[in-house]
Amino acid sequence: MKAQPYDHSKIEKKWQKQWEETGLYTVEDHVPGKENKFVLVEFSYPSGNLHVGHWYAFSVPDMYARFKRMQGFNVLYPMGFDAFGLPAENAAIKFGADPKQWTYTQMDTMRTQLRSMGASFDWNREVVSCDPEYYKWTQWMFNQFLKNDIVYRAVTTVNWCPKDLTILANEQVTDGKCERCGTEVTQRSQEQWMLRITKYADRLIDDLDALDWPHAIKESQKNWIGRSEGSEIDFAISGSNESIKVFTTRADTIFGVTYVVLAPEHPLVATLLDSVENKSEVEEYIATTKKKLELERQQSKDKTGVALKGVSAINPSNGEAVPVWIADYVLAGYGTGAVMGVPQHDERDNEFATKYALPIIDKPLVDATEITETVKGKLVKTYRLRDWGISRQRFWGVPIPIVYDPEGNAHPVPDEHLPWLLPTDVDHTPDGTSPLARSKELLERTENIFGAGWKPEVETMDTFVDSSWYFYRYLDNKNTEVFADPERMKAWMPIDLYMGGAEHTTMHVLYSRFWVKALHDIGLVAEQEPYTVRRNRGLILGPDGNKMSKSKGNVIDPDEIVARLGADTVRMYLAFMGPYGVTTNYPWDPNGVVGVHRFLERVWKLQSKVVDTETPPTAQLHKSIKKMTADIEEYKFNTSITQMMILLNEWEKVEVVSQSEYKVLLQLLAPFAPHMAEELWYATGESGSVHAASWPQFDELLTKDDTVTIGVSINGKVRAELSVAAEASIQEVETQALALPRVVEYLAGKSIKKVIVVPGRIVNIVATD
Ligand code: ANZ
Repeated sequence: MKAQPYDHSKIEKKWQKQWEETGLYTVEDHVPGKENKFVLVEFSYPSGNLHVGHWYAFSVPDMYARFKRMQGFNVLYPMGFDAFGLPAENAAIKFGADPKQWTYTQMDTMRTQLRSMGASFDWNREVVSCDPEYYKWTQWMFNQFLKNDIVYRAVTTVNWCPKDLTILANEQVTDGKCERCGTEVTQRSQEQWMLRITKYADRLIDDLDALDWPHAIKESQKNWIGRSEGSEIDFAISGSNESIKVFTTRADTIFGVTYVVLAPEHPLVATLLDSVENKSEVEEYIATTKKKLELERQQSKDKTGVALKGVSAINPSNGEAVPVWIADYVLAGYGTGAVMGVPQHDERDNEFATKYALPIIDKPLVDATEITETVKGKLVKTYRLRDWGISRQRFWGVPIPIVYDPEGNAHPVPDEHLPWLLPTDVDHTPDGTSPLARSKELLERTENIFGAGWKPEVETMDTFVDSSWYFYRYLDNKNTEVFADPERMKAWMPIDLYMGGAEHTTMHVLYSRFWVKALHDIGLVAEQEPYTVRRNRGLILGPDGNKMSKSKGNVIDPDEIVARLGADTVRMYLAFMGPYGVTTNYPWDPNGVVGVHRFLERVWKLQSKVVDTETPPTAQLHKSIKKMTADIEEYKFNTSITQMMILLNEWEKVEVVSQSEYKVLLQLLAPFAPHMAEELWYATGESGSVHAASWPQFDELLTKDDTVTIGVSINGKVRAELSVAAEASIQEVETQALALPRVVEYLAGKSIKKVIVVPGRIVNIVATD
């Protein structure tokens, strides 16, 4: 075969077009004899350009999807856009654009870029969360949850981002800052729509046991939910009918209690205020607490507090009266918002007691269960997890499908009016109020349908709602009757593998697990868990080892590298950096990517050695198949590529490579460098795609380690060397030794008396002189 030089620019576009035109990656729900496999990656934000992180997130798992397809599975590997939300809205504001127009333009650009990856996405199944056909179902599910008491409205203390001018869920606040823009978050009281995720706290922890997830991801979720088992115990207030209910995980320390503390916001404080001797001091302290963030209160080493002078509480274990304080290290929203102070055993209490000269007493510990019973307490579980507030005062989101009657009662928008469209006549500039309140059309629509005096809800939903169920819509994205046909869900769910970013461990992955359980409980889906296997990947850092950022000037532009070296090179290089599905971060190495490109050029050149005759089997080829099959199964794409490199080195040393073995190499290469493999495959005269071929099988015998070299001595003198299979029998070794040309030569005219084979070491031949 005469080879043209490798020119990726010629072949990559050509095959992308052809695959699309022939519908090579179109997925049917049922293919006879094939088992379904649903491989999922997180759908993209249409934030603008595709960056290296997207390539890493999508093109490497594509190798796994392709590998499984070649192994005979019917694989679904879909893509879509998480298109509502703050990033898109903020970008639109920055560029003075309309969020919708901006988002749809970005998606077009990104689709072209995503296609340049050569991934095996089935674009027919694309979902776009800001399409009314999609959010109709988000709204429908909201209504179902409302009906089933999973959605409710309540006044809660919320995190408020003064820059983005919207509420944030706890999960969206990192170290007291807005995770989107880094601004210090403040707190305010606000009425909002809530989802009862706390009702699912136990199941969200307990069901983790059955999942094939890394321990670290499970632990993060458990810690986030923060289940704690303890006792609730009442401390009666002296001279009053009231009592203080404390939550403790250490009821065994109850004899060491020297004071009781209430959170400054605890409702009892207001009740007691008139009877305390230092009312103004207490009021002042409450006012200062209001300015502090929960995190600050938890972390501060300098504990502060004020005694409620004149108030004491009775320790129910021994009847002793102890002083009552308020202190901001006790949080209103955790446990009962009240704590029994045991400075001998608890570090925080110790700091507090030391500062305010409260007694620290050493008393024997008692049995926690028993004592809880004796003091008429109750064993309880408490959680750090809060219910999920989903109201957002922003424009670019799913309108909450609620209308209010003239009396102010909330009613769901009936199903026949879904999708309840996002109005378009809105100045979306954020000012802290909901932009939807400025829509004349929305108000008129509401009055026309429901009557005069009716008002629309003007809040939109947190984007994490949109992404909590998107995977179902891939299964049936054009269905107008139901969000997904139950038969189709049965065919594909639960998801076999979900590859994603570590940043989603406690937000998206927890929310969507809750969502699926809630759907399950109201009979809408069969499974209780969406993702059987979850793996998190790490980040691709800049060449300087830092996180890529424009300000550091270390951003790698994948488009530029694709243009210069090709998509196959970029994909393979990313896979080559290290094991996938672990949270290690790898720095981009400009030489490394060129090295991978050279390897592909060498594979290309191998064509010229290919002959149409059979040659003895290459053991290294069979070893490669075996190792690669095992490695890809464990997402070790890097060592799989190494294996191909070893094989290529060997083939570069020999004169010819048989066509049949060469084609096996192309099959092995196909998941990694799909364009090149396809081009070379067709060049061998094949008429169907390499991506529809099977994953190669290996011959176990040929993968064994292999030959040993031993000496052959004749009458005590080593005369020759024999290379023989390590597992050859004594008889085989003897036969092969006697057939060696040098041995035949020495033995000419002599007769053999005896042959002694010492396996793996030597063959001794005793012959007559
Ligand atoms: C007495 C005691 C003695 C406690 C001891 C601990 C150790 P986790 O495990 O995180 O659930 N606590 C209870 N409610 C609180 C609140 N609202 N704000 C701040 N602290 C609160 O912690 C439970 C322990 O944290 C509880 O058990 C209580 O202190 C405190 F040697 O009670 B303990």
